[in-house]
Amino acid sequence: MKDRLQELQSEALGKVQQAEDLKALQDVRIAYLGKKGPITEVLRGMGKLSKEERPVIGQLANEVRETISEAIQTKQNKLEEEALEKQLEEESIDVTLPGRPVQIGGPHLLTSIIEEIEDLFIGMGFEIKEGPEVETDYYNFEALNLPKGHPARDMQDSFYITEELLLRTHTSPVQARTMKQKDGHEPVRMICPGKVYRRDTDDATHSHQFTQVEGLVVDENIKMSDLKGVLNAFAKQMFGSERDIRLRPSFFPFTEPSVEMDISCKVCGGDGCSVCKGTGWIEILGAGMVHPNVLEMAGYDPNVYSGFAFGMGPERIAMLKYGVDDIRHFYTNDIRFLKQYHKA
Ligand code: 2NL
Repeated sequence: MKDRLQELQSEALGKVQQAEDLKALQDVRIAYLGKKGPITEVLRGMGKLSKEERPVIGQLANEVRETISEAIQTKQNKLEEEALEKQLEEESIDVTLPGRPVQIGGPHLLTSIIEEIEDLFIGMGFEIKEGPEVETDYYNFEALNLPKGHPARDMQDSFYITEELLLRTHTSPVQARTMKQKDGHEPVRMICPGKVYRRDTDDATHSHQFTQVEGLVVDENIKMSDLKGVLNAFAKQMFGSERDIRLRPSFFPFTEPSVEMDISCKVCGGDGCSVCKGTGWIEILGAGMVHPNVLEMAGYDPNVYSGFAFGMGPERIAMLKYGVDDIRHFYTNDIRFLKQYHKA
């Protein structure tokens, strides 16, 4: 029986040695130390032994059991360690590899132009105002001296939502709202940038949605020369101090008198070329003295208050400043176009 136990021990230790994974090791444990295993069997057969042999064999059986158990435990630790080592090896990250470059975005050219315009007017004491893009017929047309039936408010040119609501066709309603808020007493010095909408077919010079920046000054004693001084300062800062401006008579329903402002052509310096179509001048905005009807509807007494207003298209300003030849470039989001205007 002693020999049998020793034989079992060396057999089991050999199998432990050979076990290549935890599953094989578990099989060895069950085979030798399990309830139906050979050692349990030996212990069960002890009854047949003599009194002298019993404690000797009993102790030996327990020692064999202990030895096998320890060997299994040692092997198990080793296998687990190896498995962890392997996993760490496979999942390791080389922190010294160079990183992938991150794509850095930047403001859209139109956003940059609008912010530049805003900064110039903030520098002259103007405040920035915004308003709704879905407007009432009243603020978009009526309050701007465009009564129902006026030819310049052609239904075919506007996106109407209901009889009384439409997508604003200019940012002027923001100014009409601001004047109304000031209750006909306080002076106004504001610009309002934003999106506007017209029912045009998109082409190189038209877009059904575009942007506008309008400005308004209302106070006592505001004169045409104030308009000219402010717009001259704007043009020189925006396009360069060497550029000249001129005002030409024009017509808008909300201003009287109305003008259009040109800047001298940079390409030919005024001699005439293809950019300025031979005139030496390029049109950049419309303006005028606020029509007395508009002041009155907003609650200002036109005998006490006067004002000037202007409106410009940031797309046009950007096209002139950077030589962009198609307004659709601003809206088709070709990253190769947009990226050219990201500052380093
Ligand atoms: C243009 C011309 C203009 C105005 C806009 C305005 C607003 C109020 C009162 C009077 Cl509340 N006028 N706005 C005046 C003259 C011209 O825009 O060519 N824009 C692109």
